[in-house]
Amino acid sequence: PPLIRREDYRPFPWLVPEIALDFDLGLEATKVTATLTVARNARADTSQVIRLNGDGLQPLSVAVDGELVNDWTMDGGDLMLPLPGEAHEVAIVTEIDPSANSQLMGLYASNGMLCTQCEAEGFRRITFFPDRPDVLSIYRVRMEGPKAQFPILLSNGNKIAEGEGEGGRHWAEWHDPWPKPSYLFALVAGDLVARSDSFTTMSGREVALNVWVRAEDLPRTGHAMESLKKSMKWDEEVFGREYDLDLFNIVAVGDFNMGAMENKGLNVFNTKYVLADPETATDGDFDAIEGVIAHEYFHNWSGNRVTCRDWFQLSLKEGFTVLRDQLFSQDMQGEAVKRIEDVRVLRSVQFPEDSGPLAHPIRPDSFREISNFYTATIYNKGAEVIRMMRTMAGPAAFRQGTDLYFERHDGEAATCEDFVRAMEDGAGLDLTKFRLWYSQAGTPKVSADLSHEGEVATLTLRQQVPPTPGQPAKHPMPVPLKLALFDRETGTHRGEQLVMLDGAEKTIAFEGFAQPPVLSINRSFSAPVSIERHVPREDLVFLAARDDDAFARSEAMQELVVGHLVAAAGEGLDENERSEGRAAIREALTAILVDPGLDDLMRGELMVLPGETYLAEQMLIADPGRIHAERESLKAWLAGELGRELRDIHARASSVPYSLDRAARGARKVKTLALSLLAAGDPERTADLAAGQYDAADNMTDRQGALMVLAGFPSAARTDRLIDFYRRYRENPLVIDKWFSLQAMSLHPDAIEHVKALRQHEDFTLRNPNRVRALYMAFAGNPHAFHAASGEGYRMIADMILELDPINSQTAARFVSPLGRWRRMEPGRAALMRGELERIAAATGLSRDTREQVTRSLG
Ligand code: HT7
Ligand code: ZN
Repeated sequence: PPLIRREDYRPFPWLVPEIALDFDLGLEATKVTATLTVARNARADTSQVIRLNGDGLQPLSVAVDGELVNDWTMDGGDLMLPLPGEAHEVAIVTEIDPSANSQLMGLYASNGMLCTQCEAEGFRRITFFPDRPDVLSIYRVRMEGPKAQFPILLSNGNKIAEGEGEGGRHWAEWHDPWPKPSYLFALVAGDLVARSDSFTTMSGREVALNVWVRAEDLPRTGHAMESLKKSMKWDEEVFGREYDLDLFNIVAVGDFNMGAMENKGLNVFNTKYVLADPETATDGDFDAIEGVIAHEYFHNWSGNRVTCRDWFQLSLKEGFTVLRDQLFSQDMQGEAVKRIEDVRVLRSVQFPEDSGPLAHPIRPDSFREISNFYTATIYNKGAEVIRMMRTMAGPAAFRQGTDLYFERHDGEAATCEDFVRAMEDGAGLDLTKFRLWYSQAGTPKVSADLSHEGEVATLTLRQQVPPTPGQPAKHPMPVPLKLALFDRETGTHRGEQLVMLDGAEKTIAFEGFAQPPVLSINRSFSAPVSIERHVPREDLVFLAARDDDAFARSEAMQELVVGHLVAAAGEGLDENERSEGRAAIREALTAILVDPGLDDLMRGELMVLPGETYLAEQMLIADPGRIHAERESLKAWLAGELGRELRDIHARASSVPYSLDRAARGARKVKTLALSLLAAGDPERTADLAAGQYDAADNMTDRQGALMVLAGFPSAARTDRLIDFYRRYRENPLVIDKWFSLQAMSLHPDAIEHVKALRQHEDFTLRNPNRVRALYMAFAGNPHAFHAASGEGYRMIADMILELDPINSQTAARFVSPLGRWRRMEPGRAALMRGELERIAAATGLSRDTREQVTRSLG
């Protein structure tokens, strides 16, 4: 497949101001008539031919200005149509089979309904069209089909007409007044019911809201609707953005490649991010739903009203929208805990991506398959880059920048450069050097050395941006670092300051410190960098117990544990070093467990130990077996030392009745965290405690937490509760996904065998991405099983990729990256991982998606 380069962008030679789509709906055969009004684009090179993208389509007929023509040709999947004049009407008829569409891109069947997914290049699987984000059109959609099978007919915008046809058929016509690119088109037809509500916008317009689901799911739509209303209000208050149609529809679909899709006025969601009640959804599920509903809603401005010129600009909408959803969730759920969680995700997913073979800048220079670039770098690092602009400008000036961006580019297909310029002009920033964050990949390493002499503390900061594929040498980038210097006697500091590290090195002197202060740096994670510093252990214990920045406090705790475990799993520790390291961790953790000033949600964050992937990331060459053993052994030791405190927490938290308020959610969080630490120290006694938690549970958070712990060790209690869980929830696919995941990510020594057996389970299917991810993403994220020294875990993932690739190549390609970490593994595992990548590469007929990821991972 050809390499597509950002620098090759050219405007499309034709404008398509209007399109009328006519669908004759059927699960096995849907006929599509597309009528395009086209006119020459005065701002582009002229062409006598129009290229209409297609993927797997054959035209049944092509007409120009009402006359059938046959002078068209095919170029790959695209239709090349000669057009001699300045403006024409082009009408094309195609027929597609939604039931055969297992890729879930374009128009496909899910559970008896029809739905679409067009981003990034799915529209070309429905009809021939210039399927690129800079061609904006007004859509008019008519659809007709059997009423009994498809009682509900939805598309973008407003319904303008409907009626009954012959023989039990009916039809509806929709019109979207806002010009949009084809990737935002959507159609849904099926047997659905809605939870309906309304929202009055800041200018007093009434918007009808619907969440469409299958009838049995209706009771679990309340949280989604509340989340939608909160998002609409928040976007008005914080970003000044008002909704712009009279109707907003959300539809939940069981088969979906990603989380959700922001189609104009008709968001399509994975059921996972809509359906929730306390019995079937965890607190984490509730939060994720609120966040994803907000994310898709916010795209109405950051994505739809202002869209992307080309797919290299993807972070323009995704990075900005992730930042907006993160700020929203911070306001809804509490700033500190949300920030810690977001940084945890960034470090465990994006940092490894940025240091591996798939590293790319947030605005890539080239790709072969765009769906491979929906990455943590584009989304999460993209959000961090815009967050840094906000930190440098301050919230009020940042808002002026975003206002200017929306004002300047409303109705346009814009670029990342347009965003940066609006920020410079609106927020008053000079971002000349800051632009490097858009073009350079790799996580900067910042070293911080604090020295002290007389009354002066001197901080020396140095940065280095590591080489990444295609970018061997890097320039230093502006890094905004929030910091504070603590007086170790009083435990206070003189105020937080923002220091800009804008070159390779910077030295700053702080006067008036009779004693060496304690440095708290990168507070609230003001820059997405990795800080390298040598700090005395007692300073970390001090910060873990006393830092007034909650993020920095959790950071100190993490640093303490990371430092200890990386040394233990790396060069090794002698007995003295081990016991000193452990004692410091115990001291810090004890302070956290008993601190009455902490609420439990925050206490829970501080109790989470760094994950094994992140630990591996801190080592030049990692041995996952040793990392796992050291981490488990630390957990067991802590459980032995702090057993009484942990059991007290479990007992206290167990007496808090279920509710969705902060205190009750915090209680549930620390309850299961205490249980999983205790399990490492005393499996037998903890199995009873976990079984008790399972049996007493009146909500999914407690039940899943208990089962997660039980799933880790062989016992009758484990088998009984797994059977019980399956029987209780066998009719609910989202909960059965949890059942698959719990076993695939368990600490059980036979986890590999369990996954093999689950692959054969009657409820397993490769056709449903949620089920595939539930089993295999959970497995690939379970280090002790995936990295089994025999290589069996790698083989299982490779086998699955090969089997899934012809069915759903986008989903298959997403499993390549866990194997791509081979260069950073010890030699035995590295060879096994590479061998599996080579086996995949040697397969014939591999999809473009998987081929690109495997080639980059081997390269
Ligand atoms: N903008 C949406 C991206 C998306 C997608 C991309 C490729 C294949 C399937 C997809 N489904 C949704 C989601 C979002 O970021 O809001
Ligand atoms: Zn998005």
